[in-house]
Amino acid sequence: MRTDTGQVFRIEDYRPSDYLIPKTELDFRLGQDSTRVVARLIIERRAGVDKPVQLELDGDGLILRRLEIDGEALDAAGFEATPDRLVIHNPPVTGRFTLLIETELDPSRNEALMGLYRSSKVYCTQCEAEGFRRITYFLDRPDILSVYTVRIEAERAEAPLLLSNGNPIESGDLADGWHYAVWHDPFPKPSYLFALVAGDLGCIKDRFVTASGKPVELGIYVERGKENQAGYAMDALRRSMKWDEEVFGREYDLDVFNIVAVSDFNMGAMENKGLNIFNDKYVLAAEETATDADFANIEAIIAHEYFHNWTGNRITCRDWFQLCLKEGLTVFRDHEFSADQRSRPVKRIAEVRTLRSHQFPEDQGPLAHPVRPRRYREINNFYTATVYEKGSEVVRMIRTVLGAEMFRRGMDLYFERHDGEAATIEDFLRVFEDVSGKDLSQFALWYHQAGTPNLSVTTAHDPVNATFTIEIEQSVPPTPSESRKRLMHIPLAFGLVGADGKDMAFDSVEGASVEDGVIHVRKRKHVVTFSGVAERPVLSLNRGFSAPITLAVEQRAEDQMFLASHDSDPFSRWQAFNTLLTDATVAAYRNVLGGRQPEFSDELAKLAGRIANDGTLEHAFRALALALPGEADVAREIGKNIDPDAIFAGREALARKIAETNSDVFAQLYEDLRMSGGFSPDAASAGRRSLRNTLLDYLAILPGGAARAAAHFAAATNMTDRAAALTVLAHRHAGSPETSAALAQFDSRYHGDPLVMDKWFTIQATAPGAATLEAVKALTKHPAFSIANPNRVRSLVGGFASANQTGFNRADGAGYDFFAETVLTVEKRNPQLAARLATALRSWRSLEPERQAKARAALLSIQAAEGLSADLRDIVERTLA
Ligand code: B3K
Ligand code: ZN
Repeated sequence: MRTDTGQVFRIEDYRPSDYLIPKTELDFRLGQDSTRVVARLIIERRAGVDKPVQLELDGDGLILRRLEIDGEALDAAGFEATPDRLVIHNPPVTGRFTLLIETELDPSRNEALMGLYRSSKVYCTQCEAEGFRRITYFLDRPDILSVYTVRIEAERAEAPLLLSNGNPIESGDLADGWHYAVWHDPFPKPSYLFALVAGDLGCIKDRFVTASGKPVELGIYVERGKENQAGYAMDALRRSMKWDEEVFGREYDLDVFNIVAVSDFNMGAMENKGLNIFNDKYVLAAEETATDADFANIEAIIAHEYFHNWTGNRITCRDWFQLCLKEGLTVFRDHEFSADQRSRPVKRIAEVRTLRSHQFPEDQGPLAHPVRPRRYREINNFYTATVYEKGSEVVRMIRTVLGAEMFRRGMDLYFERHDGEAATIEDFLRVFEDVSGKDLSQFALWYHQAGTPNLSVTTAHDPVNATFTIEIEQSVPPTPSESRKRLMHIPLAFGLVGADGKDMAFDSVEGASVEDGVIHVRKRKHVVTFSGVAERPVLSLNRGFSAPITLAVEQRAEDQMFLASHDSDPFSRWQAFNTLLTDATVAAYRNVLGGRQPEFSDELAKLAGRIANDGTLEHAFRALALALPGEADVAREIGKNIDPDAIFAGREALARKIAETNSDVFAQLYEDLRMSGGFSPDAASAGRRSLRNTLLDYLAILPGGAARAAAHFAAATNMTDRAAALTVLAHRHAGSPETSAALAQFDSRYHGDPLVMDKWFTIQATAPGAATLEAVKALTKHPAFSIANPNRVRSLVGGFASANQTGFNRADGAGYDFFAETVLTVEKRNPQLAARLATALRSWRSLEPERQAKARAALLSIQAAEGLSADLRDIVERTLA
């Protein structure tokens, strides 16, 4: 593990390298404890670098065994090698030369899961961001594009399968039961996209013919015996390939496309050229073991990694500050794909919920950073919701500002102009300026300025002059190291909703540019006046969540009720109801804190019943509408001095009110939604299950709730229903005989399937209340748990810390203490995973003072640990700053 060097990387320090590596040949001789890697690098000085200059290559924990230039060993005075760096003092001055580097690795002892490691007897690699330097010394930066040829040798019995990037060109037998394969990737690529997989895996194969008639062999490799769980991923891959041709005009370019599922992986998946490596959680799916959410995630992540082939691989990033260039854009593409495959409004609501629950706390807390950061200490800590999700929202806004057609023209120009290059955000914005003639300089602040802009809005209707006036004021709150903010360009989709629920027409508008139903806010204050508006409209603002902002509209509750029932924009309809629920929960919280009984309007509770029963709405939409805002969402709305127990109590009171008001309606609907026939993971069936399971959650509050949930559990024929029932039991009826029985039954049925046991861990870890901590501690001793496996750690410890407000934030601070200890244990093996976990404490300053002090003490105890990794120190120190 590398300890922190304290080095800060700054965007303004970027400069091109002095040397280039046009060709890279790698020979691997794979051994579990000793793997030899011979790298033959063709190196040349960059044109324009005219002075002799030393060659400095990156390494990380490497052992050098051999070093030659053009076939001659270097003498000791000619170079300096440490585990983390190789310097060649006087490289040849003219033309190209070949540098041969032999290193020795120990894949079995690589628990950081970066570089080359073994997972369940499979050799695999992870190189993004800086893992390639754990394999060989290299110019390990994304602007060094090289053509790779990779030869892999292994014992055939141990690793019959040998994969790398590109196309297979040769394979054969060697002496003593060994064999080899050679792969060549004709597309120059950065080192972070290098990949190798070797082992004994099962496989499903398929074939895709591209729009221009090129056949592509598709392979998905999984643990033997699990081949029958890979079909959905294959189907999603084929649909992704087709969609990218139809919607973005992008075809696949190699002869093969392979996906490998491994069980130890630091994140979701990795887009290595022609050889995507996946966390098996995002490949394996069957109705018996995967929920509808799992199916949807698999579809989205398969698409995401595939789409990277153009947005990330063919056009990559000049440096890591540009990470959003590939990630934000590719998330946007996968969102659009899922919207087209499923329900667009439902997908949009789900995206916004994720953005608010993951990105808003980041933007509003100590870890806030711009979509394109200007500095970092550890790049792995910048694979954030801001770079990914907000990055995607910024691309979506470009489309809103330009219109769909112009946006597509800009994308076409981007592919044409930058194919084969390592590009920047400036390059990306320029193509849209060039095709549209629009000036995007103010808009560019979305990339450069951190923080969630806020708009406060008031409205006035003048019936005499038939005008409707909207006053909009923008502000961007300060974020760490950016105290003064500039004004942003905020595209606000809107509608003036008339009494009949239809959008009203208006004659003219003054005060801001309004185009195609979008108000463009650019100044601090806009007074926008619509004329020709005789009746008072209800304002529907930020439709489709056209801008990632917070919005405070002075609006009467009856206007929100009206929008929740009549807005023609489904997102805004959902939003209006969600705002009502949030406001009601906040009011209940204040009552609980003041020692009063929470009170709710009957109207609101009845509206929940009407939405549940509204046959004109999709099932999935109704389920999303009925899902109460999460405790963390409510906490964000309140802002400071948070008492998580009081939020929980207020939220529970609202759930009870809705359940009691609608008990008959919900019970009837719950019966009506019962499904028969075979299972299908399609969006409509999933939506139906989702609504029924949401209703179960409400009904479980009422008398007989535990028995009903137990019956649901017993009758379940798929994992969605089974996991939903188990959640209701464990969260609403903890300690009941029904719950204990269901938990035990689930354990005995699935103890051999680690991915399913992850659900069992998370369900228990997220059960509200102070008692959960002891349960979590006990579960760390369960035979299915392993502190070395990222999925297990995230399910149990991550679930507890990031999704259990009352358990984690126990008033006595014991939740934080357990957490700090566990983070440090995880860090000894896997610093990246530990750093990611530690972000669960990022909102500690919004807590009430006593919890704040305890959370701070836990953070300080992590900070004080000896030999802290760069990854964890970076997160902890920024969180404390
Ligand atoms: N690009 C990878 C993420 C790599 C994370 C490195 N710490 C997966 C993705 O976004 O597609
Ligand atoms: Zn990505």
